[in-house]
Amino acid sequence: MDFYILTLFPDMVEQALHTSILGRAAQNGCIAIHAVNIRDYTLDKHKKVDDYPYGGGAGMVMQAQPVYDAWKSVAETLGYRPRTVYLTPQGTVFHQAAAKQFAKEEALVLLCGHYEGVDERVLEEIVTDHVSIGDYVLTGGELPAMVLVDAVARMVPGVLTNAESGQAESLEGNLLEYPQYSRPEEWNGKKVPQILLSGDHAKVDAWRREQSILRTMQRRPDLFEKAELTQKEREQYQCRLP
Ligand code: 6GU
Repeated sequence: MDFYILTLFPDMVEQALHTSILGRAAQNGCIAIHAVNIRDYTLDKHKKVDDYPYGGGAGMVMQAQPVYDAWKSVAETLGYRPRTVYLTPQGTVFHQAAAKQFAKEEALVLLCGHYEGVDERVLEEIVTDHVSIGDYVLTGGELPAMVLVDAVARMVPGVLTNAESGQAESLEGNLLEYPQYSRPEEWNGKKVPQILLSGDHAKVDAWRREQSILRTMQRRPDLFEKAELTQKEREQYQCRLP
């Protein structure tokens, strides 16, 4: 899968997304990260990419021309109008379900805004999806773009090893992961739960399932309402909600 990130800070994105698991995936050819520097496409003789907002107000607005020409070069490379995500706090809040949908695309273009925003006319022309990563304010779209690429890329076949994909279903069924322990058996006076040392896989699985459920109830009551539980589990746990 090809990710094209339109940004004023290509180094930031390039560096981060060629690290760790995504770096390996790029080496393997499972994904390719293309950081496109919007500034390379400005026709302004001083390489300017922003200007004052019509109607006044604080800050600067990213101009339509360099953004459009950067996008157009990607569209021409691909030979079609790609799905194009604008990262903005005004977008739909990103979820695992959206990550799964995006992962079906052959290519994805991500537009990172800066300053006070991007000229609305170019957004109307190229953007297919407006996406936010949560209800808080960031200085630019680069971190959100990296969050989205990470979440989408790990759904692409071949990106995760078998061992890594165990964690993949963490939010599957709207339940949180159970707690994990490794050596030593005792640390700081705290022992690993005895059942995990028992070698009884059925008991371990049952304990982990219970921990997932209890943890989701305590930490994410909003998720727990949507959790996929068996009828028996419903009867057992529903009444324990605060
Ligand atoms: Cl996608 N962009 C910016 N600038 N701030 C955000 C965001 C996006 N999502 C949450 N806050």
